[in-house]
Order: sequence, then C-alpha cells, then structure tokens
Amino acid sequence: MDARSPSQPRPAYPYAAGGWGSLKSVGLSVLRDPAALSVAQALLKQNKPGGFACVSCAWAKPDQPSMAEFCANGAKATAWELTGQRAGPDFFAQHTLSELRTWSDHALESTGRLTEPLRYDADSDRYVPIAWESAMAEIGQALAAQRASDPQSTVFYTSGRASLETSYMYQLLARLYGNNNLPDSSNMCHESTSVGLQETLGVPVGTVRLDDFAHTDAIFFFGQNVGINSPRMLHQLQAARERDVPIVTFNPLKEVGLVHFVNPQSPVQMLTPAQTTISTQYLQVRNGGDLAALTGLCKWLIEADDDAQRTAATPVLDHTFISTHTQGFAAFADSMRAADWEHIVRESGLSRQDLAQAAQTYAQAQSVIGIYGMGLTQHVEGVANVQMVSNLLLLRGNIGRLGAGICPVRGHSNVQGQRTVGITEKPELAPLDQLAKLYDFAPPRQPGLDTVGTCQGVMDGSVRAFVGLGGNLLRAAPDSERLQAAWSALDLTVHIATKLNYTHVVPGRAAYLLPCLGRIEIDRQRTGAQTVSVEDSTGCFHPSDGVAQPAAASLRSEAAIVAAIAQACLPDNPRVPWQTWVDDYAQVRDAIEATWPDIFNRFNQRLRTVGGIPKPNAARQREWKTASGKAQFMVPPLRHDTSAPEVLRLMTVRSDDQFNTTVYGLDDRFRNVWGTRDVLFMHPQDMAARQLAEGDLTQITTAIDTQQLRTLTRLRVVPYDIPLGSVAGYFPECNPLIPLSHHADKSHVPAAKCIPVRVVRTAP
Ligand SMILES: Nc1nc2c(c(=O)[nH]1)N[C@H]1C(S)=C(S)[C@@H](COP(=O)(O)OP(=O)(O)OC[C@H]3O[C@@H](n4cnc5c(=O)[nH]c(N)nc54)[C@H](O)[C@@H]3O)O[C@H]1N2
Ligand SMILES: Nc1nc2c(c(=O)[nH]1)N[C@H]1C(S)=C(S)[C@@H](COP(=O)(O)OP(=O)(O)OC[C@H]3O[C@@H](n4cnc5c(=O)[nH]c(N)nc54)[C@H](O)[C@@H]3O)O[C@H]1N2
Ligand SMILES: [Mo]
Repeated sequence: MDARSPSQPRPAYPYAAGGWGSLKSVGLSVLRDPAALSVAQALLKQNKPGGFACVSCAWAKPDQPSMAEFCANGAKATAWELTGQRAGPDFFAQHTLSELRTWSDHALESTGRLTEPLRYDADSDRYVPIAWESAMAEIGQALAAQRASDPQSTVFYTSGRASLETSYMYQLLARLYGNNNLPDSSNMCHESTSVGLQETLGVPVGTVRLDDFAHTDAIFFFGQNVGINSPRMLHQLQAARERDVPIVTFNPLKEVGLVHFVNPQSPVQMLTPAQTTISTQYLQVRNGGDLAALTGLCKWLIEADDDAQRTAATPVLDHTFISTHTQGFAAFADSMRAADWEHIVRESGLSRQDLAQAAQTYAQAQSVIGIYGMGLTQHVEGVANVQMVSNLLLLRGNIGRLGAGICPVRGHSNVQGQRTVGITEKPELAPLDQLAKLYDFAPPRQPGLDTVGTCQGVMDGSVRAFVGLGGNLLRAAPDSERLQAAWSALDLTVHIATKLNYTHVVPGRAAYLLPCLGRIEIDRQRTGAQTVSVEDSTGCFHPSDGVAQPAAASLRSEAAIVAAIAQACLPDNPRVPWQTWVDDYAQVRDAIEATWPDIFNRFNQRLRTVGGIPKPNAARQREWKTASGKAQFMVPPLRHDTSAPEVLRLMTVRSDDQFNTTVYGLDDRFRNVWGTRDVLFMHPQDMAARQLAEGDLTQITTAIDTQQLRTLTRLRVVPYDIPLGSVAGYFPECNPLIPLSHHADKSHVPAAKCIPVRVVRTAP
C-alpha cells in the first residue's frame, strides 16, 4: 500500500465504469486461462437466443441483444466457470482439509472445476473419490435415517443460481422429505423486498420492466452499485441520461459506476473522451440513514402539497390515485408532518437543502423509477426502508404505469425464480394443496428454517444434516466464525458444487462433495441436450442452453443429482417421475405449469418468447393483492442512534473483482485498492481521532451483543471519501463481526450494511 497523508482521501479511480478499463480486465482474465478460446466462443452466445443466461447477475435481458450482450463482470463469471483448471482426485490426495482451511477464498476456487464425487475420510483428513452410485446410496441411507428420527433436523439450502427446473425438484425433495427447511441466499439478500412489498403493493417483487426505462422522467437510486453488480443496466441508465432524465443517487460511497459511464459497446464513445454523467445529484447518505433521508423527501412533498392546497396551486401529490388506490395515507402524512428536520439531517447526514432539491426533482417528474439494492435491504430497518421507497412512489401514483415503478435489483441470476417455483421456508407461500394433489402426499405445514434459523440450529445442535445446492454458507452467513466452530458437529454435510470453497473444507461427521455441470455447459440427458430456464430481476422467464463442453465427463447435472438424492432417501412414490424428469426437462416444466397454471401458462410452448415470458404482476395492473385490497402506506419506525460517540457504522460491500464469496482477484480498480482485500475505508477525520495513518493495522470490535467478543485484527486503514462516522470493508472478510441476532425486523436479512463497531490502532 502506498503511503499518503491520512488527511488526503485517495483519489477516486480516474476512469469511468465500462469502457476500455473494463474490457481490458476481461481480456486479462480470459487470456491467462488455457480455456481462453472456448470462453471467447461462449461469450458470443451469452444472453442471446439459443445461448445461455449469464451466471453473474439477474439483470433483465433485452429482446434485441447487442452484439456482445455481456459486461466485464459477466465475462469474468463465464471465464471463471469455463476455466481449464481442475481440482481432481490427485489434488485432494495432496492436501488435507486442515491445510485447505488455511487457504483464501480466492486460492480455493482457483483450483478449478471439481471433477469427481468425493467423500471425506477422517483418518487421512482428506476427500477421497467415491463412485456416484456408492455416494448416492450412502447419502440416501444417511438422509433416510435422519428423516426417520426427525425430518425437521435436515436443511436444504440453495444459492440462487440453480435453474427453475432443478429448483422445483429440490423444493419437492424437501417437502416429500417432510420439512420446509428451504433457506436460500435470498434470506441474506432481498427477503426485505419480498416481505416489504408484499405488504405494501401485494407483490413480492419489483414492478418495473425494461421498457419502463425508455419512458421514465426520473430515476432514484438507493444503495445499489450498478457499475459492479448489474453493469448491463448501465445501458438503460445511459439511454435515459441521453434523454436528460435526472438520476438522483443515495449512497455513502461515490461509486464509479454511478458517477460516469462509458459504453463498452459504443465505438464512438470508446474513441472519444466524452463520458456520460450518470448521477445528476449524488447524496452521500450515512449508512443506515436512508429512512431519515426518505422521510425528508416525503415530508417535503407532503408539506409542499399542503401549501399548494392552501393557495389553490397545482397539487404536488396525486390525490386521485391516493384516494382510489391506497390506504393509510392520512396516518402516513401525519407522521411525515410530525418528523423533525433536525432529526432527519442528523440521522441521514444530508442537508435540508439537498433533500429539498431531490424532492423537487421527484415532484417535477411525471414518471419515476425507484431502484435499490443491498444498501436498503441489509439493515435492521431493511423492510421499513423498502416500504419507504414504496411510500415515496405511491405519493405521486408512480406504481402501475409506463415509465414508473419500483425496481429491486436482485442478486443471483435465478434467485427470484427459485422463489417463484417454491423454494421458500414459508409454507403459506408454497402451493401445498396443489402439491398434495399432484403428488398424493401430505406436505409439511410447519414453518421451515430460513438462513438465520439454520445458523441458529447448527449452533444449538438442532440441525443435524445440511444439503447445499451451490453456495458457500460458512463464508456468506453472519457470525461466520462462530458458525464454523459448530459446523463440524453436523452428522452429515452434502454439497453440490462446481468449485471448491471454504464451506466444503469444514466437513460434517460424514461429508460428500458432488461435482455438477454449470449452466454454460451442454447438459446431455437421455432425450438429448437439455434447456433450462431462469427468471430475471424484472420478472421475465428466459431459456438457457449450454454451449460449452462439460469440464469433465464424470460431471452430473444438478437436476440429475437432486433426483438421485430424492430416489435414494425417499420411499417410492409412483406419482413423482424423478427419472422421466431427468430424461427430459420439458416434463419438469409441464409439472411447474401444472403447479402454477396462471404463472406458467403454456410454459414449454412460450419458452423461447423473445425478451422473455413476463410473469403476471398484479401491482403493474394496479390490482392490489394486499390485506386491504389497496396499496398500503406504511408509517416508518422512528429510530434514534443511541450508540456511544466513538462507535462507527461498518458497511460490508463487494469489490469489482468478486462474485459474492467467489473472489476473482484482489484488486478493486474502482476504489483504487490493489493486491489486497484486507482494508478498512475510513474518513480522514475519523482516522485522525484514532491516531491512525494510512496502512495502519486496525482492531475492529463489534459494539453490540458484547457478551460475545467479535473482533477482527487484519484490516489496514485506507483514507476514503466516506461519511464521517461510517467505515466500509469487504464481504465476506468482515462477516465474523456480524452477530447472528443483528438482522432486519420481519425479514431476518442480516444487517450487513450497518454494524456498530469500535476501531483502534494495533501493533502490526
Ligand atoms: N460482479 C458482481 N455482480 C453481482 C454480485 C457480485 O458479488 N459481483 N453479487 C450479486 C448479488 S447476490 C447481489 S445481492 C447483488 C448485490 O448488489 P448491490 O445491491 O449493489 O450490493 P453491495 O455491493 O453489497 O452494496 C450496494 C451499495 O450499497 C451502498 N450502501 C451501503 N450501505 C448503505 C446504506 O445504508 N444506504 C445506502 N443508500 N447505500 C448503502 C454501498 O456503498 C454499495 O454501493 O449483486 C449481484 N451481482
Ligand atoms: N457481510 C455480508 N454478507 C453477505 C452479503 C453482504 O453484502 N455482506 N451479501 C449476502 C448476499 S446478497 C448473498 S446472495 C449471499 C451469497 O451467499 P451464497 O449464495 O451462499 O454464496 P456464493 O458466494 O454466491 O456461492 C459461491 C459458490 O457456489 C458454487 N457454485 C457456483 N456456481 C454454481 C453452479 O452453477 N451450481 C452449483 N451447484 N454451485 C455453484 C461454487 O462452489 C461457489 O464457491 O451472501 C450474503 N452475505
Ligand atoms: Mo444476493
């Protein structure tokens, strides 16, 4: 790390998001790998008809894809999956799991694709090869024994990548097994959306589709880092900016992709220095200050409307919409009138003038889109945050018409789809009666474990067996060190995965690692190459066809592995045609259609609809499937920060060179950090107050739930343009600092964006 005076925040990345910088970084990661050629060929089919749906983010796929419909990070994800490296049996013969537990996330995944099924051998502390048939028989026996003693003691976790077809089979496996223990990555991600919007708008998802971007008059952006995490959306933002649409951004960090953008597919822009300014107003809200900031916006609008009524001027709010379509406005408006500007300014860290300017932009726009990500959902107030965005939009009827709406940006490429096909721990959200009828069994009605519940269950010993369809829970979950300490006591761990990660090297008493095909690979079954499907962030279903040769002949598809586990651990049920489904995934789609005839009407016939099959969305039609039958205004909770003055608010974020716990490299070119992830971004004044100079080693200690000491002594301080009192570090390195109990009310999403911590200098 270079030494610079602590009073000087480091200069921001000098180049815009997209552009040559991003193409160069793709070029490098692609060309270093022996599989470069197949990667280049695959990229031409990414997000295209007849090709595969990108395995990186879930952003919408346009009906008219550009020549290269991918971004730098999508290309990295493709290259990472199609790597020429292999982690085969000889690799595992050379390394004990105790040794592998000392490796970094980056080093573990860099070993390449898993090739053979493996079983843990405690005597040698190694994974050793096992034949597929034996693995399935042993896993089946172990799961059946658990089921006989207590079906609630097994958990079926998913990370949001598996297809609709596999996910449908997986949820059925869990329910036939006898539980609703179907936690998924969504529990750490957009569950605040699913809970919040269901209550206010009657849908668990967003209401915006791609064409809304072409008709919007203003975009409000809260806590979503588009340049890194959904870069293809930059195309829609750039087009909007070319129409002079204002974009107002609320983010504690000045994220490059939200400041400027150069389109890597526009040759003219690549050759000229012209850059598009993305955000027209950038508000560096304190992390955790959005509820206050949104209160400021709503208060301004409601009071401006009160004034307009007094003077018979044009109203600011859409009263016709409010009276026809909503409930709870009067109470909400009163709570906003009662809110105190001094409180709003202190909690948000923003000035009253800046908030008034943003509110004015909102009021002047006919149609507004509200976009948000983890900056809103991963807070104790996560659900209230989401509902405040919904309140803001409802004030001017910005839901359910062209150019307007709410746009939660989902994470994993099929995380929203998994929820649609029944991956949920909440029995009331699953079509249990329909499943009972179709498959002639009594589905479990007891609520299942979500991710926090699963971690709790592992720690208290009530969870005994864990099956993971992808993911890396021991790194992604909160309180990761405490969870790791409890994990080895599990009776059984089974992972279905493409690559090795930390969770795999902490085995249960019996442990299996089953290698699977990735979505980019051709999936050949008895009836030929199979197509799968996924749902994007805007609720459109797309087909996906593998284009690359499998990484190894011994790999099985996720669907085949799930079916084999089901067949091995469940009593025979002639109504569930596991083998027929594996032979022909179209038959799984027929089963999905039979389960949800309205959502998946003529699913197979319409599968190749250009631009995707839109999922019915009642709120888009202004039908409100809420308790009251109306869109619901929600009065937000009033929160005061009562922590001691020296306590800082830690937010954990992603770098440009990672996909969640998959760390491609150690650089974060956008934040000007090179060769390390062990950094803590801090305001120069907060550094000075702690006698910290750039590069000093810190000791960070969690300042809540202090009966349990949670501390991290690894991160070196970097002066940064960040609000006073806020600090930022990377996910997953900071996860040991998040108490399991520190999660969103109602949704249980870990509050990874606002962890109260104390930071001191420590000797190197
Ligand atoms: N390349 C790449 N793409 C990805 C992923 C990846 O890791 N890499 N992950 C995927 C997944 S699973 C998900 S969920 C999404 C995540 O995508 P995002 O939702 O963008 O998630 P983060 O990067 O965690 O943080 C989002 C932003 O929130 C800001 N922020 C932090 N705290 C606050 C706050 O209190 N208020 C506000 N207003 N802003 C705040 C941070 O500065 C950051 O810019 O991306 C998906 N796409
Ligand atoms: N502190 C903090 N913690 C967070 C977050 C945060 O912002 N801050 N974000 C949260 C969010 S939004 C999320 S979504 C979770 C992510 O949590 P997870 O979804 O559990 O984690 P990932 O890192 O996405 O999982 C990566 C692993 O998935 C496996 N994999 C990759 N591709 C495939 C495939 O095609 N099939 C199969 N079967 N396996 C595959 C590989 O083995 C890889 O190592 O983390 C959460 N944790
Ligand atoms: Mo996510």
